[in-house]
Amino acid sequence: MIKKCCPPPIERDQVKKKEISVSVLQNTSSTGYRHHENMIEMAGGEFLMGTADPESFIEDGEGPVRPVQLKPFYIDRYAVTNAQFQEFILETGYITDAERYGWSFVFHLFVSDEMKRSIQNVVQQTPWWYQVDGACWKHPEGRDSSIVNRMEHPVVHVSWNDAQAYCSWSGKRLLTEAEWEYAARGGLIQKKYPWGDILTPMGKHSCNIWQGVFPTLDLGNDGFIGTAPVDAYAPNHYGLYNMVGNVWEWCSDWFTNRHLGEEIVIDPKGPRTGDEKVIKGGSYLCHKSYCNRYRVAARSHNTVDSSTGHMGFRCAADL
Ligand SMILES: [Ca+2]
Repeated sequence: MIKKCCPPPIERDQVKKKEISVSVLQNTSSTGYRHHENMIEMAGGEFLMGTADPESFIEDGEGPVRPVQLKPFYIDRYAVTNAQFQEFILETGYITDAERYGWSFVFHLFVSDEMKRSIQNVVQQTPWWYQVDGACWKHPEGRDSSIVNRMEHPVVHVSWNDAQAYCSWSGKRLLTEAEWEYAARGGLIQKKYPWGDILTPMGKHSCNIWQGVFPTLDLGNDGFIGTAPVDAYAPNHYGLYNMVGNVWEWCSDWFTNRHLGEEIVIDPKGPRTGDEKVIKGGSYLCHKSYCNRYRVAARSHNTVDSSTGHMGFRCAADL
C-alpha cells in the first residue's frame, strides 16, 4: 500500500475556476531577477538521478538510477519566504487559489478543537488534514492565524499555479525535478540526504521533519513543530538550505513514475502533459515510520490548484 501521508488529494472542481491572467504579472524589475542576491549558480553537468535504495518507494518512481546531464542554471538558496510572497502580493494584487476557493488543508495539530467540531470535510484516506475555511498563505491555520512572527518561514498554502505566478513576476521559473535533485544532492553521489547517508550525523538534527509518533505526537526534537525559518540548519555543499524537510517544493514537471534508464538524458523536463505536478523534498510532517520522503530521490505529486500547510517552492533561472 502506498503510504500517502502527505498532500491530500484535493477535489476543488466544484468551484468554478477563474482564468488567472499571468500576463499582467510579468517581471517589472529593470534589474533582472528579483532577489538575485540569494541565488547560486549551479555548474550543471552529469549526475546520477534516482535511487535503488531499499528504503525507497518503488511505486513512486524513485528509480531506476539513471544518468542525467544538465546545463548550468541559477537556484534560490532558500525556499520563497512569507516576506517575499507578500512583496509579490502587494505589487500585483494576485489572489491565490486557496483564497479564491476560500479554504485550504491544515494539519490537525494546528486546528483548534472548537474549529474541528465545525468542520465537516476531513480527507478520508488522510484524516489528519482538515479543510479549513479562510486558511491561506497569510492565515496558515485559518482566519484568526497570522504570519507576523513567521515572515522568514517558507510561504505555504500556495498551489503550483500560485508558484508559477510568483516566478513569472520575479523573472524566474520553477526548477525541473532533475535540477532540483541535482541541486539537493550537493555534489554527493547517490547519497540518501543532502549531507550524506546518516540522518542525524553525530546525533545532530540536519533538517526539519517529525520526531515521535505520526500523526499524533511530534516531539519537535529538531527544534521545530511546523515550519522552520528558511535558513535553519546547515546548507548542503552547494550552499542550499532545507532542500529536504520543512516544506515540499513544487517542480515544473508533470508527474510520472516511469523513467527511461541507462541512456543519458539531457535537461529532462518530464512528460508533455499530466494530471499532477512533481513535488520534492518532504516536509516537517515526514517520519520514517510513515512517509520516509525526506530523501533526495523521494518524490510525490499533487494537482496544480492544490494547497496545503506543508507545500511551498523555490525558484530557478537560466544563466
Ligand atoms: Ca520538526
